[in-house]
Amino acid sequence: MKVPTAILTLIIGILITLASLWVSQNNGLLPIAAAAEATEIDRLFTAMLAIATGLFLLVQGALLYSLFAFRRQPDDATDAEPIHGDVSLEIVWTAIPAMLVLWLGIYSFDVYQSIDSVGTMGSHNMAHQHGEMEMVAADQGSDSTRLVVDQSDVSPDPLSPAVATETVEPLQVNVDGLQYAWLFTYPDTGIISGELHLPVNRPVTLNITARDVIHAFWVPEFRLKQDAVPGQVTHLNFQPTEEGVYPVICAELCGAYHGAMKTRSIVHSGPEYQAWVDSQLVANTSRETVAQSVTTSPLEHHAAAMGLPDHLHESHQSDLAQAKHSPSAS
Ligand SMILES: [Cu+2]
Repeated sequence: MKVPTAILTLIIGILITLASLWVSQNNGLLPIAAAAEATEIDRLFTAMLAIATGLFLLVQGALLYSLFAFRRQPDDATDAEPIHGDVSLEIVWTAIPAMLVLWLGIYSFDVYQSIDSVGTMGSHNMAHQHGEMEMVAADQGSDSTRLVVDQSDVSPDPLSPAVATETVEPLQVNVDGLQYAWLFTYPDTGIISGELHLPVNRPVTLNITARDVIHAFWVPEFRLKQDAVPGQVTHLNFQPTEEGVYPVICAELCGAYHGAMKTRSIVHSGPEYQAWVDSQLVANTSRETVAQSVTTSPLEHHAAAMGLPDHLHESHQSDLAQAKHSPSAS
């Protein structure tokens, strides 16, 4: 029985399409999506993977088919037919990829823009950032670039107070990259931490910079990556949506121990986050008052000095112990 070519082509096309869609949905390549922005990124990634799988199957399939269908017969010693190309075929296989690339470019830019705007709700936030950046700039005295960059970020908006009242103020965290660690400073409370603690479902603005060379702040579960550049402040606006512990990775080769420049991002429930903030604040004050006492180990000393209720005390200790002993997730 001979199947007509048109029908055969149609069937192959449908099969390739189904296979591509299946691969794009069931690839298991991405870790869990822990931020609101991740869904947009994942949609883009899924589309790209579907297209890539389809093209791969088409090209490799045609190659494999040709290997067998046009194989030299054992008794055939003649030359192949002289073929000088096919103009319409070349137009088709140039136009289709060109349109795909153009569409992907526009789609990517669209996703990029929507992500950049999520979390930066209202200009009150920007004014807030502005104040903070000035503080940072003042801190670093000689660093005039920082101030210049900062001002270009801020557009004065007379309507800002009205906008601000309707939105949740994003949590501000200043992120410092240095060889080979991350430092997180919470300007509202003065907390400094080696790990990024965040409350779930609250917008966050990270103000990122570096002290020595260029680094890049990356949390795969948030699907977000941003350069950390000395003398300049870059931002990431996002909203964590899943509680959990996620790796923070430096994604810019920054020196001999670049591979070890890792820490954790911990997304807490609201009360848990507040407990962490409180424990840090208590730890800060007690560190000043009992700094001279050296009879206990730093860890016991630290926990005892906090004088927290038992359950908090325990959870804090286990948190510390975990941070100490568990190999960092990667
Ligand atoms: Cu680095």
